[in-house]
Amino acid sequence: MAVISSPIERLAVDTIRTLSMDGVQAANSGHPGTPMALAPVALQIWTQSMRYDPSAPLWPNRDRFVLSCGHASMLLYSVLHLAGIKATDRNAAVLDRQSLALDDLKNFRQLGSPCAGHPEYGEAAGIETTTGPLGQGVSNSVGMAIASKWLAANYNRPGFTLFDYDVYAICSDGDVMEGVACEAASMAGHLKLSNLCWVYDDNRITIEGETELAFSENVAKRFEGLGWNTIHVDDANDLAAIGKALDGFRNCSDKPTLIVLRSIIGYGSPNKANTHGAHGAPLGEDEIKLTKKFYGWPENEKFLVPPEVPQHFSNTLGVRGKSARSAWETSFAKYREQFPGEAAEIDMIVTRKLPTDWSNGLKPFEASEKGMATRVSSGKVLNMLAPKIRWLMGGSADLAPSTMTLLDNQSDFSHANFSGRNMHFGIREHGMGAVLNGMALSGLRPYGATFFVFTDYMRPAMRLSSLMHQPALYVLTHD
Ligand SMILES: Cc1ncc(C[n+]2csc(CCOP(=O)(O)OP(=O)(O)O)c2C)c(N)n1
Ligand SMILES: [Mg+2]
Repeated sequence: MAVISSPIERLAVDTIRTLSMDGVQAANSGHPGTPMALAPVALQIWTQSMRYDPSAPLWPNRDRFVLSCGHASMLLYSVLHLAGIKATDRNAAVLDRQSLALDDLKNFRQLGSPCAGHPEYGEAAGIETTTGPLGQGVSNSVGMAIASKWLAANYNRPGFTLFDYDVYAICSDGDVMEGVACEAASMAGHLKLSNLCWVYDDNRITIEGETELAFSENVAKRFEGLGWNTIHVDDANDLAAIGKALDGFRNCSDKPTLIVLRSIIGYGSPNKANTHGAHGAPLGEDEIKLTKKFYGWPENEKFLVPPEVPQHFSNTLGVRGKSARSAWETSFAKYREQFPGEAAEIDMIVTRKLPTDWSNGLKPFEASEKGMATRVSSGKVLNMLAPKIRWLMGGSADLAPSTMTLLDNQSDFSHANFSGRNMHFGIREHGMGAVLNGMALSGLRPYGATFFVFTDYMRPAMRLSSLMHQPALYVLTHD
């Protein structure tokens, strides 16, 4: 394993690792091994790549970060704490979001704690979506990347790049085994979403043991077939190689990127590293001491945060993010003078409001003996709303002629035309549901449709939608 040569980066990585170990140990439940292995890539993404202002976590053009393997949540909670992400008044007005304090990390997995055990949207500033069921988070990230492209195509103007954000997601073996992720990845490849980067934690371990028990495909080749740019990093501790891989993502302009990162679960634990024993149980007090010794960390300290580490986040992420956001605010103020109508729409998208006249013109349908088919009335309503709510968009899983979900006089959303509002999800109901959730979390008002009987294929995404208070609109019709 390559050594992390910069002392401050080493300190930051080990802080994330030890916070994660201590949090899981205090709760006597959770997953320490993956945060320990992935601390370097999380650090690299946050401190070197992300455009994100910790003092404004709802800044519309922030890069998004999704931890799809939600079981590794201590990784996210530790980073959000060290990055000093602050819930602003405006955030609080939208949702009851919190800034994560060290005490919250100490209360990992306790009743009422924002550090619930799997990231839950709305529980803490910086959590972009709820991740627990494997495969959903990465699929949400495709919807977020679609939203970025759509917002750019509709609202950017010459001299005003209001939207060009990237979406990063970290996923595990379970994420890439789940079918929903493959459906979403297939859409992302087809749409050439170059603003999307998944880091696949190729640790070859799942709960039951080594992945060879059940999984032998070549993941990178599969993704190449799906139209992705694939990059390999052979050592999860090699920050420079991770940095180069992230550069490879940013330099690729016509495909989404999959970084296949070879890691050792529970890295540093003398007796549990590289075993499924590091997956779902605390390391144990003795093993924690041995592991801290391996890291060169004070063995008896718990929840130790050297002040240099939050300072490092502030010097890197904070400085870069603040300057990007203030430049954006200045640009948006000028944009507002030149394009007041568009600026007002962006305001509504960001605050999830609707135009005051959104329901004007909606007419009740006359009662009749035979009655109008609900899919027909649904289609009429969508088309009555569409001119008022310009960010209402969606489509069907290849059933639009039957589900009546086409918007009149609107173009197709495609790689050649990211401004379109009629989407074609293909016959991928589950992927459609999860992608819609990602779009809804990005402020759009998306809808997706299929026959009622096929909604079973997308039910997990529908359940998560209601949990996140951001329901995407599902149009269901009878066969
Ligand atoms: C849809 C779904 N099924 C099952 C689980 C339970 N579960 C949590 S983690 C996990 C697999 C762990 O393996 P991997 O995804 O490789 O993560 P790692 O242990 O390597 O971090 C499973 C089956 C889940 N979270 N979601
Ligand atoms: Mg694994």
